[in-house]
Amino acid sequence: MRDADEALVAIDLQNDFCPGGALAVPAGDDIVTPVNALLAAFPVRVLTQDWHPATHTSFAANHPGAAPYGTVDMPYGPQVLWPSHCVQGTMGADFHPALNTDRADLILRKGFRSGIDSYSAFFENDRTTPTGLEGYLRSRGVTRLTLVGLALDFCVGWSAIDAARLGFSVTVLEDACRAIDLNGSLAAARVAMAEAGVRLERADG
Ligand code: VGL
Ligand code: ZN
Repeated sequence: MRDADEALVAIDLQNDFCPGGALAVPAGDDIVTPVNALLAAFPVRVLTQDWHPATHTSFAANHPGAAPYGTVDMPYGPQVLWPSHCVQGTMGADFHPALNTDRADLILRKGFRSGIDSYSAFFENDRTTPTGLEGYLRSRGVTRLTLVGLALDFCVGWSAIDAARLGFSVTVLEDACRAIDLNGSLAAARVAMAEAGVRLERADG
């Protein structure tokens, strides 16, 4: 068992990010087994769930004439347009059926406001609106975070960088993540995480 101040945060292990889903991350389902093993080893365990209304501004379908994977300028900055995914209450938004959700202490939903996306589990994409996760972790005495999940170059990476910025000690277990890799996003995320002081390690040693 890890020490009492260590939390596992498993990001967005949902059907739409797994093969067959609306925004499938290649081999996204491969990490369910290692993440289940990690859930058993940490004293504090958080799952996040991407949770969008059908009207969400990150969906290409809500921008007439726009195609998925393009970019639009939002009041809070550039936003990638995605296929509609993780719509509240749909099967695509459910966790992967083999994920051991019973072990979670907290399930944190994000991206639920139609006008703003939230890649990070800590702040929405305006980089200032908090999700509440920082307060939860601090009030449980957590100082060290281990992050895993989907996708390494979006929601895991942004969460890791925000956590480091907030002063947590942050490790990302790369082999318990999978990436989208859109236009060099994976290489960029690795650089940004390293610059933020995030440790990139492997669960399998
Ligand atoms: C994610 C794109 C859009 C993720 C969520 O979980 O990495 N990526 N929404
Ligand atoms: Zn999303």
